[in-house]
Amino acid sequence: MSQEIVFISGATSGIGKATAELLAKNGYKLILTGRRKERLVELENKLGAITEIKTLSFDITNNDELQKAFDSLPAEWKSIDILVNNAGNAHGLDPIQDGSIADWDAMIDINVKGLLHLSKLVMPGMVSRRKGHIVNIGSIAGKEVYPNGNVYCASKHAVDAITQGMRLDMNKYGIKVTGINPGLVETEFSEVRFKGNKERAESVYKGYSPLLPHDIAELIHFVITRPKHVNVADLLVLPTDQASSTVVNKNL
Ligand code: 8X3
Repeated sequence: MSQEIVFISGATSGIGKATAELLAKNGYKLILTGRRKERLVELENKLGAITEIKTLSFDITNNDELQKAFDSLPAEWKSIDILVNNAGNAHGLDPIQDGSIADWDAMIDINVKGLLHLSKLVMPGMVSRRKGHIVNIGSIAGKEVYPNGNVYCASKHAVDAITQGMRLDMNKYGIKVTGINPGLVETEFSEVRFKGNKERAESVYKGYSPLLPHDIAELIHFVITRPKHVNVADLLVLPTDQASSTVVNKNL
């Protein structure tokens, strides 16, 4: 059983929540964060029975809120061993000429700037302790660009570049940096992308077996349990039925 402290952003649903559940079972102490306070309380009540949990509710696009939330952690909880940069979303799927500026801003603010701002709070402690592991949840959209994916793909390409940059910067401190890039995972992702249109969201995952959040949680657990000398640098993880962003073997 590990006693390490893991900070998971976007822990209230999908991959973040599944990761919180799996790591709680394995004894990790967890800092779980998200915007939705009620969901965090629910999660704390559930997982608090099996491990130590701290929850922080903030909007990752609001730097002051983020800083205040981080500052509110007791000193012993600030020694974060593992940071899982999971918070991220897609908003819209339109050609650029029809795209919404608010959607673009949201994706760049959450997926890119949010990840950077949070990392900047957590990394100095890791650097001073010469110990840590940062796991960035990217996407197949950070490896390929697909029709109408433009800005979302750009944001995930930025995550991929930041992951590589972090690995270079952290190299001399013995801090591991891993990128995990999933393809189609059945979560609230598509519902958010399609602004609550459940039917359109569900159609993304119909006719084949998509990945489930637990599949990615297992990989996160795998990468953080490798021996000290092993860093899994980069993973692209797809459903068996998915060959690329645009090639999915569907039986409809
Ligand atoms: C989520 C995967 O293919 O919908 O990042 O962009 S995809």
